[in-house]
Amino acid sequence: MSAIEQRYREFPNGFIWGTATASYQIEGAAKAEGRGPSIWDTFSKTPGKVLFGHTGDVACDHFHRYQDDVRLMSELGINSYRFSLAWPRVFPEKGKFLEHGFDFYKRLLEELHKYNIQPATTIYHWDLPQWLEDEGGWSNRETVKHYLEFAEAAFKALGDQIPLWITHNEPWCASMLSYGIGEHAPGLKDWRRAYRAAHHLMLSHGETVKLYRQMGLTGDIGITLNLTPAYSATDNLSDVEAAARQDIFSNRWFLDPIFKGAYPSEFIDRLEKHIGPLDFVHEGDLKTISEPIDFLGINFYSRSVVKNHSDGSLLEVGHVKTENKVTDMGWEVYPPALYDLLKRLQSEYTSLPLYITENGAASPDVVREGQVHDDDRIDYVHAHLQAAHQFIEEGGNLKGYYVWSLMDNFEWAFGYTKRFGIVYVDYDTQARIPKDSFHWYQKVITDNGVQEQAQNRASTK
Ligand code: GBH
Repeated sequence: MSAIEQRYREFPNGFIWGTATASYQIEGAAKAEGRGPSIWDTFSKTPGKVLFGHTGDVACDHFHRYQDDVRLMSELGINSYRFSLAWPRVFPEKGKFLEHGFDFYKRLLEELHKYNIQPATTIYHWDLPQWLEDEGGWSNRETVKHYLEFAEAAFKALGDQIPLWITHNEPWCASMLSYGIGEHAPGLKDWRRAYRAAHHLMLSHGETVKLYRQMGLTGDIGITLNLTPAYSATDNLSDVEAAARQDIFSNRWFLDPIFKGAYPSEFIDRLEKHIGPLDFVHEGDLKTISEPIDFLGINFYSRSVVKNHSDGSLLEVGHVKTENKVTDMGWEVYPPALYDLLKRLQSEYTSLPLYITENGAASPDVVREGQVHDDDRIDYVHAHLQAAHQFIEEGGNLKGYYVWSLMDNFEWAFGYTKRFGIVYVDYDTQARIPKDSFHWYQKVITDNGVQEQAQNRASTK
């Protein structure tokens, strides 16, 4: 490798360094204090849905070990911690409200406060109460009302202590992956229900932003989208068009209504041919969905590379594998896509503050002599921080970065077989072992920056 200029990439003063988690993935305590079942309890207990039949019953037992976990966070030096609220702790069954369902979060907030770690709270990270799924889940418009009740209860109980609220985590996953592809709970393969679910998730987002303002709360509220830039495998027009369709499916179906108040019009005919009329979109809905927010959260993992594939399906795209390295999830490592994405958001959608609310990598970590050497994860985070920094340096409004994840946890359909943590969790003993990446990130935070590294160390093999 020829000489690459070594330089230091320093982040702006006040840049937010954080880590992220989600309730069902770490809390465990599935029956504690009257919690009811969520769709993930049901799904994980349905044979064949989650690898090895793993469930979130115990997970990382964070519900009982949160004090130790917050101590680790403070050792790490983060200034913000992103976590989500478990709806079934508060509304465990139809018609039942448990005010004490927020007590765990009050204890957690108190602990975070001790160490001066700012909470960033996701209202919904996929653990829908099962009783709501029994009534149609997100494909039923009534769920919007119930979500609002939950959000209102959360704002009342915790609102003044939380400066940053995220209405939804990745509505694409909560709709398309859950009701269309069927890989996530409730595991349905019905595209009409998937698009209905997407619409209702977005509607509940907009309604919640309005509610937050009406209640006079003064923090920031926004939404987190998982954005997966779509690249065309070739310059052929049909492939370029396929990439545009993939982009609508993964990204624009959520970005456009929020920032432009409309679904991508060029996709509507095709969609209606497949799923029937979009009569679930009522007058005024798009105005609600586009209710102004304070920031956009971005979860970034990878991109897709596609070509045209005429098979009569809704999207008619085929996915192409590149030569680049992949993580333990099989997702391509391609940091330039993060830079491209941030630039595009800024030029086509918004000048609002952006946060990377998740970014990270799975690797098959093992403990050797009490240590976990996870260089691949370090390389991954390092390369993505460089891409993020490049954006900031060019004037981009990126305010913070949260590593997914603080610790290994229940990786949805993969159970405990995939490890995303910068802290290793021994699921037999619940011991926590900070990985090399933990110590590396600790230094990034103290230095408020990273040393420039050759891009291709992380992005190619
Ligand atoms: C997030 O979702 C979740 O918020 C979090 O709970 C989860 O544990 C974490 O990521 C890790 O999975 O086309 O190569 O990008 C991840 C959303 C959507 C990211 C689908 C990967 C497809 C692979 N994922 N996407 S790729």
